[in-house]
Formats: sequence, structure tokens, C-alpha cells
Amino acid sequence: MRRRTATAVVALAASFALGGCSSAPDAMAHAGAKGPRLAVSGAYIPQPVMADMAAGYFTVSNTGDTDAELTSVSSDLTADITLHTTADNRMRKVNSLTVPAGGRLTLSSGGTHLMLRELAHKPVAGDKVAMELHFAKADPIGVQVPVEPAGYRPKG
Ligand SMILES: [Cu+2]
Repeated sequence: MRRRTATAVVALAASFALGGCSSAPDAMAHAGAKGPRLAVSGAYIPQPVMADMAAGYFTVSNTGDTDAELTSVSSDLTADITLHTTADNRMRKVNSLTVPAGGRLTLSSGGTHLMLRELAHKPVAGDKVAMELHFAKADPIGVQVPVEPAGYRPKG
């Protein structure tokens, strides 16, 4: 468990560096204010095969001391975005997903994912889709999600 936590902190620091934001001193992550401390990384949408349906993937890291609940995702691309888990090759809609304290929530191909329906237009590779992630008891996080070619898999 400790090793996973350390990995999450490193990933968070890396995402701050990539985003050009100032990174909080590492000690702050452990001794700072109570509550979830969230960061989103690795977001992408595979270019959809169909014009009206797409999936979305990302990782949310939580270096805080409190679990967070992802409750919804909004976007100009569609008002119909739902959270899905996958078990036994069947998708199931869920009302929220937990980002555990000191851990992460990973949405990935074949697993938990965003389902986007009734798209305003068909996104193509190279596009960026603005999304906002909404949490219970934590501030929303805006993400510019790149559209990747079908079959794309994130490294690592
Ligand atoms: Cu689904």
C-alpha cells in the first residue's frame, strides 16, 4: 500500500510539471489541510466508430486524507455522460465512483469508463474536448481531453 501511495504522489507531481502549474512541496501533501487532494492525468477519448457514442478514460489521483466521490462529468460535446463499470463483459451505470484517499481511480479500456451519448458532433483524433469532473465535497476539475486514434492505449 505504501508503495502505491508513493507512486500516486510522483504521478501527481509529474502532472503538475506538465501542466506548468507550481507544485506544492511534498511535505504539504502529507501535513496539509484535510480533505481530498485530487489531480487528473492521462485523459483521452478514443475516436469513436459511431457518430453518436464515445467512451472516455482518465485517472484521478487523491493525495489527500479523505476519499472523494466522482459524481458526474459535464461537457459541451453532450449532456448525456454517464459513469459505467464493467464486470463479466457487461457495462453497468453507477451514480458515483470512489477516489480513495492515498490512492487513485482509474478509468481504462475494458474497465470503468465514461459513456458519452448523443454527441453534438463526431470527435476526430486531434480534437480536444473540454470536460469538467464534479465531485461530492470537492471542487470540480476542468480537463482538456484529447481525442486519440481508435486503438490508442496510454503508456504505462
Ligand atoms: Cu459503457
